[in-house]
Amino acid sequence: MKVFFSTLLTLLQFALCAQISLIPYPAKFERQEGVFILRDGASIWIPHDRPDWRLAAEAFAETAALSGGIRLHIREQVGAIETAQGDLFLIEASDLQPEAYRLTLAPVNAHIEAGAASGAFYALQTLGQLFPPAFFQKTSVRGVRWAAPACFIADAPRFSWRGMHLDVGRHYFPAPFIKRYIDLLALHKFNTFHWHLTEDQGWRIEIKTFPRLQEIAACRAETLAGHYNDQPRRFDGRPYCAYYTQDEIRQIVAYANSRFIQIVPEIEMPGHSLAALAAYPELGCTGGPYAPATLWGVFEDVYCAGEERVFDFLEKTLDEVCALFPGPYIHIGGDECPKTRWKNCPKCQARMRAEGLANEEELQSYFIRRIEKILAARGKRLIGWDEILEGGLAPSATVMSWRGVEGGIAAARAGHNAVMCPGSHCYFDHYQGDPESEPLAIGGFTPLRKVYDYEPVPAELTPAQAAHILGAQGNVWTEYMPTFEQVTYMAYPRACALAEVLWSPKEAREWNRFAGMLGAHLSRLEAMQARYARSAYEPRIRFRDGALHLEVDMPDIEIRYTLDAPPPTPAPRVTSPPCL
Ligand code: TNX
Repeated sequence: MKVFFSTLLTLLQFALCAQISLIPYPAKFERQEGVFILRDGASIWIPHDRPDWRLAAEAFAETAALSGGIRLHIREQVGAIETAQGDLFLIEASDLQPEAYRLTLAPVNAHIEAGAASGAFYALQTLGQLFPPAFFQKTSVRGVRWAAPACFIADAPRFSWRGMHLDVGRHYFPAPFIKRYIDLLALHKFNTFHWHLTEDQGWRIEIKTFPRLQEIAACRAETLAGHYNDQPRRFDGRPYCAYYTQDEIRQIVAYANSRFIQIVPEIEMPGHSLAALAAYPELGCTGGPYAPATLWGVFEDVYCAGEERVFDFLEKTLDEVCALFPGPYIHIGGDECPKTRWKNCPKCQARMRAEGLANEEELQSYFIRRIEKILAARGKRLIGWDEILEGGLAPSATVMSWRGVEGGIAAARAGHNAVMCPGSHCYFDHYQGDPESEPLAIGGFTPLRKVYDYEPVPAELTPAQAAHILGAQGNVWTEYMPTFEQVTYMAYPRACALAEVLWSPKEAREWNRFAGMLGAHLSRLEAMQARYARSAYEPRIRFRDGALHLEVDMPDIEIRYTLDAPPPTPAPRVTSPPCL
């Protein structure tokens, strides 16, 4: 009876996974005869002497253990090995790029060849997506047997920078949420988490040399309630204080590493630094007093470029930051730095004369170059928002293009690397549906389909220049996202679309296929308890050419409407044309 029951479950699952849902879609996918079953007690064989391959296997084994209670043994391939049905083999293949893999899933075994451990990790993520969505659920049915369709997959990423950003300055999300954010990135084969750690409204990383950053800069008096444009403005009257301890940061870095994700920490300068100035007023041009901002926006008080103590403060701060984050990049912001204070500051003007700088833009460039040297001395590379181009780019800087694509184009033409995240396509703080039916957001309109159609390589670049476009990134600014649920709602499923832009070959991108696979993928997000938006399934109302249009980007959606009460039901009263 028991056997019959579990076979039935397997068959049921197979029926469910007959509809393949792989996001991002692999470069090559061939369905084959039969089913692979993940057997309790099976082994994952890893190359010996490869600790990072063990990480890839462990992440998969952990998911299998948490969802179906399946125990997988991780074993090293040394000498002749005794294998069993249902075992998984991870094999290093010298013809593959590090993140590339081949997955041969047969009824007997799973073979994964990869260029490096990261490739093996992505192969196992794909395998996870071949199982039913509940494979990703932590409290799933015990004793279940996961079944996946036999297939052959050859896969490799299109871009090397596949990023998602999160602003924790405006709103803070505790360490367990950051880990969940990382889990979601890993599911989508993102490899970069850009962690925006300091802002006007709050400094969120512990810096041991400067305790007032924790006491003062991490704390704002209250927060704007409602939208910035509301009049009169209202505030919630509640202090908002939070930061990550260095121990928490180390744990998160280790966690991201186990998911093959590099963290790029951002310490904003010279602008967006009001919270730091509140803690150490001598770092501003006027000497303060300052207070962490309670309102969103751009503030005129910035680090004083004529003040040596600023560079001393930033060097000591960056010293701790560099020690915490093992990755090659440190993001130094550089965006939205008004020059008002510098123009009226004797020290800044003296600096400009001494250094032969023609204007305040060149002073900003001087500032960034000094920081670049501080980072280089610690073996790190500087990345900044596209304003770092103004007044001359620091010699080895990478540019993050957000005010459109021009910054990325200029950087690539000058032989610099660039990461694309234009506000038009990559700002996941923008609305994704009609504002009347969405939670309050900053503004803008970036629906799912627009993200999916984004092409990171600008057409005007030559192939040699295009090689400088490392990839792209989705930005999640959290002025209007007080909770983690709100963060994932804004990020998903738009990040699913971006993942495919960044991973899948350009020619493999196809909206209808993606949209068709999204349904099962959303169940996967549900299994991971991530809130997401269904806005792409909801009709938008547009008035055009004298007519009211009901539009929806998702294919195969039937729109029903009534012109009077009662509201429409699944059973149509009248068959309606798509527009009035
Ligand atoms: C601009 S993008 C900013 C952020 C805001 C965001 C809101 C960038 C480098 N700076 O400080 O949060 O707009 O969309």
